[in-house]
Amino acid sequence: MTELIGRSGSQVVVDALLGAGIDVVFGYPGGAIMPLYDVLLDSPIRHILTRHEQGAIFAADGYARASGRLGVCITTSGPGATNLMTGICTAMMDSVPVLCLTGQVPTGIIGTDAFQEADVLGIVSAVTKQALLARSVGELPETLSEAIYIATTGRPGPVVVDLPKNVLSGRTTRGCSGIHNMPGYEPMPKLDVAAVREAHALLKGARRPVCIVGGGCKLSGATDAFRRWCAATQMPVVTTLNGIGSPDPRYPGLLGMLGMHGLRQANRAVAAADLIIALGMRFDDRVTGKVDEFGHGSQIIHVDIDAAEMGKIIPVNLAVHADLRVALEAWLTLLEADPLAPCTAWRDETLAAGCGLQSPSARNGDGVSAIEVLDALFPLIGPDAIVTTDVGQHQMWAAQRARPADPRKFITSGGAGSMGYGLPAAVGAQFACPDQKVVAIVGDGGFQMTMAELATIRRCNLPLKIIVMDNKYLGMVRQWQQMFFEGRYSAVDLSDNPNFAALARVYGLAAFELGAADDPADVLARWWACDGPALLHCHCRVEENVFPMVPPNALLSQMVEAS
Ligand SMILES: Cc1ncc(C[n+]2csc(CCOP(=O)(O)OP(=O)(O)O)c2C)c(N)n1
Repeated sequence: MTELIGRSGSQVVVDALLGAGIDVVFGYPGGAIMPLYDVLLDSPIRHILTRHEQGAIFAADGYARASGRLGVCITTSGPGATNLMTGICTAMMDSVPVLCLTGQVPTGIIGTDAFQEADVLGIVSAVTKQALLARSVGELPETLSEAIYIATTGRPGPVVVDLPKNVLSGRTTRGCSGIHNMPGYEPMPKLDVAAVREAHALLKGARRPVCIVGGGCKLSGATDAFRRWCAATQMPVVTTLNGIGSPDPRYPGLLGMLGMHGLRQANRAVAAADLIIALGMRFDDRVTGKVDEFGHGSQIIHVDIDAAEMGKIIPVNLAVHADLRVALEAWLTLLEADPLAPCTAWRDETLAAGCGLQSPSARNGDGVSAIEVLDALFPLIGPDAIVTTDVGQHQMWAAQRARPADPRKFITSGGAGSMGYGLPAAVGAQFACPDQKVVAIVGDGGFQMTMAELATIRRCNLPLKIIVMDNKYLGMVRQWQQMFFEGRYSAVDLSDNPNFAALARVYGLAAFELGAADDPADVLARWWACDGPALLHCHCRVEENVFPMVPPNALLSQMVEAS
């Protein structure tokens, strides 16, 4: 018998994952990736079998967002890989470090329309930070080191490594060197201290400054520096959807989320500001309202790690191309040496507008108000629970109310707005933080896109708490049809939804129902007290709308409030 020399490609993959500190991966096997699954069996890495590849990547994404570490998912070639598309796009839009390992047909038959062949690199390259094909087992160690480095540094993002079957089963004596020779990739820009000084000078001259903080704050590990900066300036602070949790929830200047479904005081403050300080955010159209007129009458400072974001949507007066934590630390030094007169009078003026949170619509017997349920939910779960959401009305109501202790405790698909995200993301978050409470808030539409993951939750006995806000409609689309399409409801009816509590019981979860006749506080308390996984099916009012709302292409100051 000849002795096998070196390590197999599959072993090299496992070595690279272990070297990166990965102890759990999410995936779904198939033909081309079988050599890797064979080696995984003997490795210390825990593999979680989801029930769909989209569940695997959303779980990897939720894991990454909750922990700040790299999330990993594995699929086979062809349909296994293409099922990742929405998840890759979701991670790209919100800058989430996810490594996707996709099986590929052997190198010798690539391009022949072989069984389960798909041009994965061609398909994903527009929505990944990087997509790589390992062409030989010899180059695999370097390819994997590069992939992990790119996914996790600078502005993070998803990286795909396509792994032909013969590369996985071939052998090499080369190990993972961890050496990166990537001229042109400069993940950490050098701080321009003069630019920070200029920012400080602009701030000193401002009378109505407002800060908008985005997802970049948590991504750069700047939460602590940002909170000290808030304390030093006392300025009004608004957040984007992904910026929720970056300000200390007890910070007196916190005005909440801005934008299309932002709070009254947040939108009004930004509309009235004479200086907008945009930190780690990218002026998404859901944030700016009418782009052409955003920030008119104010100066804008933009701090971001990605040079491509500077001036991309909004012309700014001062661009500080920097890692946000580094920039804020430098700014704090300036603030210490040259303190501001804290702008508390202006801050209190912004707060006086009131947050504009909606009250539940009048009880009309057709269900419980989603607003009432969420108003009761957040005080019950407190600031330390991790909340994931799906996409739609429930997401916006949750975003308006959530005041998490930390930005990694509010997890939602922001830029992509991908339905089906909430439940599998909660699975990943629970693996990332096994000792923390995790709550998935989902709509009846989005839940039905990935509800097969109830099986994963049961098998792993994850103590997740799931709340399905069932308004028997694709609620957010119905709201738009009501407001902007003359009430012509097209393809939004879900009135024949199954009983989700019964469904959850079939999967082996504890389940509860909440309807118009029930006391939300009582049912929520019983659901929350369960030790294991538990689902709450809320039969919600069918036509509740989310307010405030800035109509599409309107100014933030033109937001519509509940009538
Ligand atoms: C994958 C995907 N398909 C379609 C949409 C468009 N969309 C946005 S919100 C929404 C309705 C969501 O309905 P539901 O899950 O019931 O939540 P609700 O709005 O009622 O809270 C739809 C269809 C989307 N965001 N994602």
